[in-house]
Amino acid sequence: MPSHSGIFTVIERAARKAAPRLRRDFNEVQHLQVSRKGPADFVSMADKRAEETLVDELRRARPDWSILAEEGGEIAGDPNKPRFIIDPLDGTSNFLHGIPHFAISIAVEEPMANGKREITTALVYQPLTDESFWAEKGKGAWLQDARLRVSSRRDLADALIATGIPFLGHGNFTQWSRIFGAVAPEVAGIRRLGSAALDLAWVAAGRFDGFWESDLQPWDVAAGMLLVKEAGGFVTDFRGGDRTMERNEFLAANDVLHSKLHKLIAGALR
Ligand code: 2AM
Ligand code: CA
Repeated sequence: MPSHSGIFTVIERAARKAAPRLRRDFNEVQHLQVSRKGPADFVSMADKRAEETLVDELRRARPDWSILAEEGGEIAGDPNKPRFIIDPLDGTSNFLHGIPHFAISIAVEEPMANGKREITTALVYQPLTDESFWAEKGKGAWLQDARLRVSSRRDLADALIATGIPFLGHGNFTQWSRIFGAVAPEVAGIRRLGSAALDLAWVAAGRFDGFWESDLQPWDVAAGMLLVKEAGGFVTDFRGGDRTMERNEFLAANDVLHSKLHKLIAGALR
């Protein structure tokens, strides 16, 4: 395993600091399910508390870096310095319903010599399983100290594919249905687990063979995209280009399945 960079140590420490409270709050949610008001307000508090812990820790370590966070939006810092992109609780709906599938996602985005910005460090941390999916640019993707590779399956017929389904007030259901109609009959199965950060981490880990979703936010995907790339996979928009964020389309898989999925999607959207 390569040695961790200083900045990785910072983001992992922040995630591990926020995790115990999230675990306790998750256990609490399971008791609240029976109350009529339901746990929605409680979960939104848990979400905010986790974000506060992360922001405190990250600001303490790097006071002049900006932070883009799901709850609090942009906290301005030195524009020439890197930026943290954080999601304190990806999979909020799962958390709210007592379903044990959610994660903390933290990415570091750095300004490059060419004026562009690039994700260089990524962590998707699953508090309930204590699994730390992490990557640093050029150093590979890892689960704890085990190297990750995207799956080596080549046939759609063997592939298990993750997606996100548009929901109340979000996304383009017509487009999603067209893609689903083209992909589902060709593959071994489709899963909708409700955390885009974990979906991408699991593509990096070879648990899923591919993933597509649209209408995501930067904090949902910033860390997961670097994980997939460092695990040897591809992440593109639905046209196969690199404008994922601008077009808000994400298609991830190993090289062979990526090109097969891309063909199916292109056909469906024609
Ligand atoms: P969140 O849990 O941080 O909100 C999966 O489709 C992605 O969409 C997740 O990463 C999730 O991030 C986001 N999302 C927001 N609201 C959702 C909902 N009601 N159901 C499923 N996903 C939702
Ligand atoms: Ca999210």
